[in-house]
Parts: sequence; C-alpha cells; structure tokens
Amino acid sequence: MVLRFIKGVVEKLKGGLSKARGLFSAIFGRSLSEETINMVEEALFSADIGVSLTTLIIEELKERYKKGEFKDTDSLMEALKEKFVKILESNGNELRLSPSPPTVVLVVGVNGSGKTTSIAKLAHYLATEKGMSVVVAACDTFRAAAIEQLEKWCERVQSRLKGDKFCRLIKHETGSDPAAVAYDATDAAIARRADVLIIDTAGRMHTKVPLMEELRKLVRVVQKKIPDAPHEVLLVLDATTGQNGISQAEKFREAVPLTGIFLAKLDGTAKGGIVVAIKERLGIPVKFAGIGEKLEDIAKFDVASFAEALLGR
Ligand SMILES: Nc1nc2c(ncn2[C@@H]2O[C@H](COP(=O)(O)OP(=O)(O)OP(=O)(O)O)[C@@H](O)[C@H]2O)c(=O)[nH]1
Ligand SMILES: [Mg+2]
Repeated sequence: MVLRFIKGVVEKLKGGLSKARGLFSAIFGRSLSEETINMVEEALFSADIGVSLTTLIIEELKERYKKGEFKDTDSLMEALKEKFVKILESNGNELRLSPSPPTVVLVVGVNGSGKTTSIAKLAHYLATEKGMSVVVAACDTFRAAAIEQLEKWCERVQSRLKGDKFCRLIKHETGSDPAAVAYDATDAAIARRADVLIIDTAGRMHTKVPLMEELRKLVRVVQKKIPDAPHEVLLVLDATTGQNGISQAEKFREAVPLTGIFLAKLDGTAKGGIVVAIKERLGIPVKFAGIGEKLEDIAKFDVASFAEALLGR
C-alpha cells in the first residue's frame, strides 16, 4: 500500500465525485461564453463548495473573463483548478508527530461519521507503512459493540504485523468514564514505548456531561502525563454530509483545537467540494481520506490529485 493517490485511488475517488464531475466535464468542449461560467457556478453548487465560496470564485472568473484572460473553456477550467489548489494548498497535510513519542492523536466526530473505521485504517497505515507501534484507546464507552468493533480492528492490524511491532487496544467496561480509559491508555502507551496513541471518542451525548465537556476532560487527563498532547486532533467528517460538515467542525472546534480532517466515505456519493469549503472557511487541512470500508482504504490527501479527480476531464 502506497499512500499516495495511486491510480486505483484516483479512479475510486472519481467514482465518489461522479455527480459533480459530470457537471464539470459537460463544460469541457463547449465554446467559451458567459453561459459557460454559469455552468461552472451550477457545478460548484452541486459539488458542495458552498454559496459564499462559489460566489467568490465565480466573481473572480467573470472578472477575468471580461478582461479577456481566457482564450477557451480549457483555460477557464485550468484557472478554476489552480484556484482550487491554491485554496487547498497548505504545509499542514502531514500528520504531526511529537519529537518525543508517543504522539497522541485524538479522533473526534459525530455519531456514525466513520471514526472507528478511520482509526483502524490510520493504525494500520502507521504500523505497516511507518513501522510504528500503536496503542488505541477505546474511549467511546457508550455501547459494548463499539468497543468490540475497535478490538476486532486492532486484532486484524496486529495479525499483519511482524517482529515486535504492535497494535494494542486499551479498554474498560461499557459505560465507564472515557477519561479513565484515556488515562490508562496514556500510561500503557508510555510504558510500552508506543510511537502513537490513538484515542477513539463517542460522537453523541450519552451522559449528563455534555459531549464537549467530556472531550475537554479527556484532554486534561492525557495532559497530566503528556503535557503537549494531543499533537493531532483529527475531525472525522462523513464526506456525504456536505455543507453540514462546516457546522460540525465549528462545534468541535469550541472544545478542542482541530488540527486536521479525516474525510471518510469519499468513495460514496460524496460531492467532495466540502474539502475546499472547509479549508477556506476554517483553515483546517484535510489530511486523510477514507475511500472504502477496508483497512487499506485510506489515502493521504493530495491536493493536486483531488483537484484533478474533481475537475479533470
Ligand atoms: N464506504 C465507506 N464506508 C465507510 C468509510 N469509513 C467508514 N465507513 C462506514 O461507515 C459506518 C460507520 O463507521 P464507524 O467507523 O463505525 O463510525 P463511528 O464514527 O465510529 O460511529 P459511532 O461509533 O457509532 O459514532 C460503517 O459502516 C463503516 O464501515 C469509508 O471511507 N468508505
Ligand atoms: Mg465508533
């Protein structure tokens, strides 16, 4: 598994982005006119770029069109692609690693967004590709099935590892305090000299303590042992939820400083443009994409490939 946008991944991604792609590709081959730009606008809306960003992009394109900057539709689409890449480009697409392991990765997101599956993929990637040992904390203690699901994933990852590398789950009983699990998992990660500690969390309010308060508490507990943790806070967004992702990000950001997005289900009926909107509105880079339900179905987010998959012919 090479975590780049290898051909198969781009093809898969194209499938997920097919609706928006269809609208964009209908533009190629047409003669250039104001009408073509209106078609771009429609395609941007349908791709879930969002109203404000679409308006901004379209105004810029219209202005440049009036100045005669585009000689044909191809150059118009090229300008659009450049704009996308410019918005998405950031130096922050890599996972932030702590100079003194374990690196703590906190994973948050609403119910069903894909957190647990994405954690499994990330653990698998870090263990098999980067040779890291991983401790996973089952801090979604709401239902037994959630803990079992994570346990199965960790065992599957473990079965693929060689030598003394490991992927171990730390869990408590269903219904126990998530912060207590985090505390033990932090201890275990330090004691076992793990490279990474990945923390799964609940996506719903299930006690009297509001979810966001629970997240803050969990962070405080981890910081007792690792003061600069968490080094990475990944928000898992379901790519099919579109613009709603923005408000989810805003909500979680009130509780914990988000450092990246894991965009799950990009292989589904995703519109994909949400990536651009999130980066533009919130300044949070998309670091990984989920492109299926298997351990290998993770792609490191690559700006140019994404723009090509969405806007390419
Ligand atoms: N097609 C596809 N399905 C995914 C992807 N990531 C997760 N899923 C599916 O989405 C569903 C929810 O995934 P979970 O990982 O359980 O989500 P969660 O956020 O942990 O959910 P809760 O623990 O219930 O809050 C599962 O059926 C996953 O198989 C992806 O990248 N592509
Ligand atoms: Mg889960």
